[in-house]
Amino acid sequence: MAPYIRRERRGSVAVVVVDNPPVNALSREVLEQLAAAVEEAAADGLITAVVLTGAGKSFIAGADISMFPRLAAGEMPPVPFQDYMNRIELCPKPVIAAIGGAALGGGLETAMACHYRIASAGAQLGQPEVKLGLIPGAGGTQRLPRLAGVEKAMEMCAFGETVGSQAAAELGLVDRVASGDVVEAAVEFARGAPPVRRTRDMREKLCDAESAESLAEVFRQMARRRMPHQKAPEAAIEAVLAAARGSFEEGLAAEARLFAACLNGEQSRALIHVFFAERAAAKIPGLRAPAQPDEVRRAAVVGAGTMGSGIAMCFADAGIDVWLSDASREGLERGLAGVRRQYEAAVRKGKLSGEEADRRLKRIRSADGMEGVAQADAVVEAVFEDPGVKREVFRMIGAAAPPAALLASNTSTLDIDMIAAATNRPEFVLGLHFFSPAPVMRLVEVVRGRATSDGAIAAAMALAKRLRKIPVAAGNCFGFIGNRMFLPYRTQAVSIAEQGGEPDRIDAALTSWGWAMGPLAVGDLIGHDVWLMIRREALRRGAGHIPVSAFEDELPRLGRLGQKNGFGWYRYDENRRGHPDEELIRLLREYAAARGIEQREWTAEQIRERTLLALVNEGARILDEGMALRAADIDVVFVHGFGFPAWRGGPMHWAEQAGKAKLLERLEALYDEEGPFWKPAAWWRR
Ligand code: T1G
Repeated sequence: MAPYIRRERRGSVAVVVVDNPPVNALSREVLEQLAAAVEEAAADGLITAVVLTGAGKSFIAGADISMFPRLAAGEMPPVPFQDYMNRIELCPKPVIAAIGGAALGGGLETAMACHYRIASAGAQLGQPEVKLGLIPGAGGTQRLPRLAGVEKAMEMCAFGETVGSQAAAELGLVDRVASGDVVEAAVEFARGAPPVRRTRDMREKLCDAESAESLAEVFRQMARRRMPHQKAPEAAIEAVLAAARGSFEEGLAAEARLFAACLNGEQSRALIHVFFAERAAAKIPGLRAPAQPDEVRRAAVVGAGTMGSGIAMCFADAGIDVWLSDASREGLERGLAGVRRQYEAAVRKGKLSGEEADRRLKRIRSADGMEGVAQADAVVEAVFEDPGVKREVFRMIGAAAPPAALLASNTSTLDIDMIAAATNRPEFVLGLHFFSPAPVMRLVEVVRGRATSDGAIAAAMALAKRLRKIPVAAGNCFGFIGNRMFLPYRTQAVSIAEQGGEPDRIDAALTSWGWAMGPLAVGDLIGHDVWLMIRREALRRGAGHIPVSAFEDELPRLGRLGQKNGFGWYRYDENRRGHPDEELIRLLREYAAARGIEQREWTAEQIRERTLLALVNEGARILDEGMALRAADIDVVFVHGFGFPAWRGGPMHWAEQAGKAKLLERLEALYDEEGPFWKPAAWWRR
C-alpha cells in the first residue's frame, strides 16, 4: 500500500508520481515509498527508464517542515534523507525528474539525485532551507556544486533564492526546458535511453579547494551583511565547501553534521515557528462565512498619499483594477507620480519588465470624488489620520459604494466602531491596516469592529492573501496589535534615556540583539509630530499605563521632527544617516534635571530587559483581552511589521523560549519597584 505514490506505465518507461497534497512535501513515509517505487521499477524487466514527477502544481516543495520540531526534540527517530536520495541515484536504470512546479529543498535534492532533469517553463528551483534556519540535508550541498558549480551552489544554499528553469538550464542544473507537458517531454527523453549519469560522479564543475575557500570567504562576508546573527548561511557555505575538499561520502558526512547542528539550534525552531504562524494567522476558527468569498474584481482607494498610492499599487500588483481618488487634484497627481516613479525604479532594478510595469500602471485609474467607489467591490480609505475627516469620508463612501462592497479603513490608531458608525452599513466596515511601504511590507492587520460581519472578515482575509499579504486578525483596541505593543516598548526606551541612558547605546542594545532598527531611531523615522498624535490618542483612549508626558513629546516643540527635518534623537546627514547629537543630549539632561529624574548607568542587558518585557507584557494583555487570536499572531505582526528578528521567532515565542517563569519574576520585581506600568498580565501564568 503506497498512498503517496502513483505508478503509471508509458511503454517501457515507468512514471512515478509523488502525490501528497497540497505541495508533495516529503515525510518519512513519502520518502520510503518513493525510493521503493524507483527500486521496484529498476527490478522490472519490462522497464528501461523511470520518470519521477509530482502531482498538482508543485514538483516537491521540500521535506515536510512539520517533522523538524519533533526531530529536534528527539520525539521521532532521525530521517536518513541522504540515504533515500542515494537509493534513487544508485538506480541502475536512467531516472529522469519531470519538474512541473516548485522543486524546493528536498524537492530539488530529489531532482538532483535523479540522473537528468526536465523542467517546465514556470518551474522554480531552490534550496530555501536557510530561511528555516536549516541547510539542505539530503545531499543538496554536494550535488548542487557538481551540477551548477561551487560559486552558484554556495550562493543558492547560503541565501535560499530560487532560480527559474531557464536560468537553471544555463547553469546545467536542468537538462531541458519543456514548452509543453513536462512529463511527456521527460518520457520522450527517457525513450532515448540516456546513459545512467550519477551526479555524485560529476566532478568537472568542482573547483579546487583553494579557490573554493576564497569563494567561501566572499560568501561568508556577504552572509554576515545580508543575514546578520544567523548561523545557517555559514553552515551551508561550509557544507558546499566540503564538496570541493574531499570525496562525495566525506562531503555527505560534513553536510549531515552541519545539518544536525542547525536542526538542533534555536534559530531553526524560531524560523519554523514563524513559517507556520504566518499561515495559521489567516485561519479564523468558527467563522460563519462562505469558504470562498466573492473575488474582488474592482477596488477603490480613497486618499492618494504615500499609504493610499502604495495600497493602490498592491491591488495593481495583484492584477486587480483600482480607482485612486483624493480630496485635491494635485494630491491625486502627486500620488500617481509617486506610483510611476516606483514602477520605473523597479524596471531599472530589473525587478519588473517594462511591459509588466505598464500593465500594472494601467490598472490604477484616477477617479473624481466617489466615482471609483461607486463601482468597487472593495474600498480602502487612506486619508489623513483625523477622526472628523475619516467620519466624513466614510459617510460618503457608505452612500456611494455598491451594496455588498467591503469598506476598509487603513487607520492605524482610530476607533473602527467610530468610523463604522458614520456609514449606513457597519457590518461591512473593518480595518485593513497596511504597513509602510505598502507594496513591500507583507503584514496587514485585519481589524474587527463590533458590528463587522463574519462575511466581511472572511472577504478581507481572502483579499489580503490575494494581495500576497500576511493577514492577522486584530481586535479594535487602541493601536490594534502592533502599535499598541510598540508604544510601551518605545516608552521604555525614552524613559531609559531620561534616566541617563545614551540614545545610541539604547538603540544599539536592541539592534545588536537583532532588531532592524532601534526604538529611538524608529521615532525619528516615523516623525515625532506623528508619534505625539499617537500618544495623545492613546492617552485619550485610555490605552493603559503609558506616562502622561515624556521627553520625546518635547521634540516637535524643539523643532526636532526626526529624519523629515534632519533632527530628532539623532542628527541626520544628507544621506539620512543618523549621528549622535550633543545638542539633543544637552536638552535631554536639562529635561531630566528640571524634573529631578535620577540619572544612572545602563547596561545593554538592562535596556533589553525593560524594553522587551514591556513589549511582551503588552502582548500578554492583548491575549488576555482577546484582541489577538493566538500568541503566534503577535509574533507574525512583529516579524513582518516591526523588524523583530525572525530567527528569534517573534516576541511571544522569544518569551516562551527564554522561560516565562523567569521573565515573570523580573516583571514582578519591576512591578514592585515601579508600579502599574509593569503589572503582569494573566498570560504569564497560563
Ligand atoms: N512542509 C510542510 N508543509 C508545507 C511545506 C513543507 N515543505 N510547504 C508548504 N507547506 C504547506 C503550508 O504550510 C500550507 O499549509 C500549504 O502547504 C500551502 O503552502 C531535507 C531540510 C511551496 C512556494 O522551505 O515556500 O526540504 O496552511 O500557503 O503560497 O534538505 O509553501 O494550507 O495548511 O505557502 O502556494 C524546504 C516551503 C523544506 C518550501 C507554495 N522547503 N514552502 O507557496 O502555498 S526543508 C521550503 C513554500 C527541506 C531538506 C530540507 C511554499 C510554496 P496550509 P503556502 P503557496
